[in-house]
Amino acid sequence: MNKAIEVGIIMGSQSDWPTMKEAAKILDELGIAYEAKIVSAHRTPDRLWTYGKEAAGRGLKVIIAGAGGAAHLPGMMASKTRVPVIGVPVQTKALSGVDSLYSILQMPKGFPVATMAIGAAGAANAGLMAAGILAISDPALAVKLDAWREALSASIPDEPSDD
Ligand code: RP5
Repeated sequence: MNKAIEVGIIMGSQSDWPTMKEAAKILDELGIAYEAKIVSAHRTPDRLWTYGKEAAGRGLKVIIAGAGGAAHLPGMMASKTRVPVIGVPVQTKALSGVDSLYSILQMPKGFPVATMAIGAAGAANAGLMAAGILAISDPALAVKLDAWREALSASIPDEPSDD
């Protein structure tokens, strides 16, 4: 039987996928079931509305939302659902993602978005943050996440090398 989808990865455009794939990779590594969808705040507002309205009822536990530029998707999604939203500022060419970061970060009181770093590292960390949230109530996942973190620490050499 397929595992129930617990995480929704949404993004404003196909062009965000190379970044958002980093979140998906982490979820794959940890065996977390997710879906990936293009949901644009500006180009497909009805899709955003429906996704937000149905998210909790469909059993989603975390939403990872990535967008660039006038990055309204994470904040609008947080306005529409109580499911925790983790925002990923996608790196833009014109303003290097600072525009995306500020668009996502400065939410008004009442509708939080957990905002990650700009770009690929932020997307990967969004996957890890989602895993940490799910691990609170999933002991098997907690064990896997601890092992993942330990493996990363063990991979860091004691000393720098010239190679
Ligand atoms: C945003 O506009 C998207 O999230 C994307 O980062 C940016 C550019 O989109 P495209 O013009 O590449 O489709 O809505």
